[in-house]
Amino acid sequence: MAPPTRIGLAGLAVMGQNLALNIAEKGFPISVYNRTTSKVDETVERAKQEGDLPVYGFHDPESFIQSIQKPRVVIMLVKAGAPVDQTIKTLSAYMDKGDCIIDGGNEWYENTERREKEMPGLGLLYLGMGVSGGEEGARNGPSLMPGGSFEAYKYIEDILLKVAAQVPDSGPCVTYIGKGGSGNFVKMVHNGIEYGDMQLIAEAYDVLKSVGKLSNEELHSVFSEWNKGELLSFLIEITADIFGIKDDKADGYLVDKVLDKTGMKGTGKWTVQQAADLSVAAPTIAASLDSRFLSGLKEERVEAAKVFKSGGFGDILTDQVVDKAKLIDDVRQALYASKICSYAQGMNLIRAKSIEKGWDLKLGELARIWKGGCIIRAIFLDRIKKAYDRNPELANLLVDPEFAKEIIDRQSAWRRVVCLAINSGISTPGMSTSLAYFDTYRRERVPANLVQAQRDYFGAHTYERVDMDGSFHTEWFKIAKKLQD
Ligand code: 2AM
Repeated sequence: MAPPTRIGLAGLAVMGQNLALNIAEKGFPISVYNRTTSKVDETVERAKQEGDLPVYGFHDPESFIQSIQKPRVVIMLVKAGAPVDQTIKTLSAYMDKGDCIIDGGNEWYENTERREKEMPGLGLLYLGMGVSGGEEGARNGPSLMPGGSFEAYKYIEDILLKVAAQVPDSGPCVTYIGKGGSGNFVKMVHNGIEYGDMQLIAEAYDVLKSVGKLSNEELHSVFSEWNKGELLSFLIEITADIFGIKDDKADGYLVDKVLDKTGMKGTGKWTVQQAADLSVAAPTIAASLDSRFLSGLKEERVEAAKVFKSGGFGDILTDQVVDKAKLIDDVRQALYASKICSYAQGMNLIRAKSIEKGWDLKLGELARIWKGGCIIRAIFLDRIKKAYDRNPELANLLVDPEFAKEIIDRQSAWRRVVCLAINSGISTPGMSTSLAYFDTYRRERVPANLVQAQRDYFGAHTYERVDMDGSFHTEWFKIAKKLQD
């Protein structure tokens, strides 16, 4: 019989398979198990082909668990929700006191907290660990966001430090996030931020293509160029790649043949719901989610386009002659400035939850572990880390002196892009709402006085005054009536 393995992994879909191979490659013998056993054999075969990696396959849960050295650690990568509960039930039947289960899926953080509470009854420890980086990240180095039992984290820290993406100067992309469901929560907001980044990039593409009339070749070179500067990131890099790929089934470029409907799995929606629950404004992320909803109404949009076309309403409302080079430079700046707003919202959401739950999350550390491995990896995250290093209590990234200067330097270009888009009938909800977020946040006085006056008028909700303390109510209606009489 083979010596006990160091760790086990249950759930061998794409992420699970790749993470298991990554762990084995880093020198940790691993046992693998999957409900459908063909995936076990497939994984073992891949391990052989990819360099005889120490991956041991098991077709039944009992021998799988028994093959792992004690105290045992099992990472689960199964579908979130009920499958996780079922898998815990299956595996825990053979586990002993002090063993640990790690959920590596995109789980709703409250489910993790519920399970964590149930664990002492079973004598087990529990971690909810966000894993980001898709298939490639899982195989070669993801960003890992483990939260829950610190004792369990310490036990597998050596594995996680090696398995995570390694970034020169800032270390492995993993840190103990905090207690409870904090690992899942942080991963959820990471995904919300990812929605924002993708939407902002799509808007930049739309303005450049629809108003600037850039070809795919030009877009390819613009995004490749952008990827050498402040926007350097995984998402800009893959966007540049996409514009260079020809259709293999017909003439032209593949991107033009992809149906304009974006799918989603729920983490973006949860992020927006959490933002609302915590009264944190996250309009860029919300706009990204709304854009996905509207993209799904393809058939309705086709009909709506007909209605407006027959009324003489074209797709592009103005045929303005634009200076391409200037437009490209403006859009780059608008994208960057909007991105600052989007990250400011995500970070503030994490902080609000951390305060509510007493998690004591370190925002700068989160920026650090997102610098590699994950989908939002970007050079820009280094600036965020530095902003929180300078001031861990920073109220908003916008007022960090470096980000504030960057925004001031870019605001004219940002306004020009949003105005051009609006005048052209091209929607840029992410960029527009980011600008509105900035313009609201930076203003000492906003028109909320009127809204509060209206509330007091019709509902006696009272108001505060700028010039004296206390709570006031006015009989607005009676006074207005008198004035009319
Ligand atoms: P399967 O291959 O047997 O379907 C992603 O769907 C992963 O979650 C797969 O490994 C899948 O196993 C697993 N999975 C989904 N539902 C499950 C369940 N109820 N119990 C165990 N594993 C499940």
